[in-house]
Amino acid sequence: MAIQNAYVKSVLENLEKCYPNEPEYLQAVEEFLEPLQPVIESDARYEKLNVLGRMVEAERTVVFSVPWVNDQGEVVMNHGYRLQHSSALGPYKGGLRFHPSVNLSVIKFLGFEQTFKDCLTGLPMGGGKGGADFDPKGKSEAEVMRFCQAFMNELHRHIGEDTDVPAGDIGVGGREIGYMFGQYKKLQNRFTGALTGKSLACGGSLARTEATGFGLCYFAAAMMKDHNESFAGKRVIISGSGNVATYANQKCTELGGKVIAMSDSCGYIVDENGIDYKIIQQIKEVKRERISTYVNYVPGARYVKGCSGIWTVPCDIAMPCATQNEIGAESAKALIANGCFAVFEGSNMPCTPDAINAIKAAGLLYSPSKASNAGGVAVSGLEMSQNSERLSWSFEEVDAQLKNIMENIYHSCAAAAAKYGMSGDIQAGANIASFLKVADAMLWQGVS
Ligand code: NDP
Ligand code: 2IT
Repeated sequence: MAIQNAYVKSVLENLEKCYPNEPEYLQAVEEFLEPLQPVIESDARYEKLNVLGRMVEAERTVVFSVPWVNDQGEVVMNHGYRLQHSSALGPYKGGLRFHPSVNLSVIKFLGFEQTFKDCLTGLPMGGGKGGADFDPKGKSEAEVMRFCQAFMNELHRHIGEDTDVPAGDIGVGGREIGYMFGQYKKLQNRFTGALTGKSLACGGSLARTEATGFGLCYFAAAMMKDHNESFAGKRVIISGSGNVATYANQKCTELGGKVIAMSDSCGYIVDENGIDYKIIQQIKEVKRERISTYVNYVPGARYVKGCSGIWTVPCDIAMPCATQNEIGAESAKALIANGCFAVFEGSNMPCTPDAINAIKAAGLLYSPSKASNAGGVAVSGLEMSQNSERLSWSFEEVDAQLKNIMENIYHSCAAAAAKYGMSGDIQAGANIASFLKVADAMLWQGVS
């Protein structure tokens, strides 16, 4: 569907003119705007008060230098970012990514997506994102700690439990959150929930580690149920082998699926007997090794160099859980040709626009990341609630709330799509449902 509406078109063209070198950001905005056209036309206030023009830009962007000293005594300079996209529905909320590919465009696309994802959870959170072009791979424990502290030396001014609450993303897990939390506490002299994904002893929530992967599978199960399908007996590919991928494997396997392939940025493994998530956890979380070493644990498995080939392995269900634009048109074609019937997005914006078009045109079930990977931030929101009441809930209680939230997200996206004549299009439904809620809050709060 091309953008026809003159107002919607002008918002996108203006961004293209202002930010010609930010392809990921423009991609995310265009994908969001396309299905909104009938909604924009249904209420004149959206155009009159330029709601879209305001909504696509971040409220505040902080770009800062992060100088730190490596183990050789050299002074290294990295670039840090915190983008506070929208506070319409609550404090800015969203992860921090440490990866060499981080730049302003990547942070802007992630922050933009986060606002609408956080809205879909139904919890009172705005959207934000941050990170740095730091590569934790190959760094010593002491280097990672010094970098996290250097990063927090600036970030601490901009965050707080009622202002902006960062969490993890690629390259930022429990270890990094711990070092940043320690530095935040020291600089602010306050023990407070200004970060989520904390350790249990320091106000973290049970089930936060598992939340994104589990939530993805709860969402997928709800969507499949609506189409008389399930994970039972299905061959599943999960790309990546980090936080999201590992726990997506665990839940998918519990629900009867067989995860036959997983990857990292160097290559992929195939194990026809089903990949044991505990081995992945051991390799990636504990030993911080490459996924290629899986064949040392399971000699019957095979390793193939290069990560994009994973989508040529025949499967029923594909769950990309590594990074943006990891499924292009060619990979989508291979999935479709091999009989895959569903693509559920775990990573943020993993499918290119061409891939999405091909997947939808071929009639596969398709869920966009802002809906199906919202489980992580949902449990982050529950961690904030627990911190506010200074209590901790049981694993079972958090997990039950997560499942309920993911099922609600599916049903509200499906209902919004149906209301605007796009039944079954969960991508359109996710954009419409989240736009309406954020837009209503903006209208109610006035232009300020
Ligand atoms: P991790 O750092 O734990 O794992 C990332 C995984 O993806 C690793 O296996 C990594 O391989 C692989 N990967 C990273 N970059 C690339 C690349 N350019 N090409 C191929 N593979 C790559 O991150 P998460 O699991 O936390 O995040 C994965 C995705 O899920 C991201 O898109 C993130 O934004 C999204 N997400 C994360 C949430 C969370 O709670 N953590 C919540 C919602 C979404 P290698 O080890 O070789 O680098
Ligand atoms: O992309 C995401 O939703 C995350 N990285 C999790 C954000 C959070 O605040 O838990």
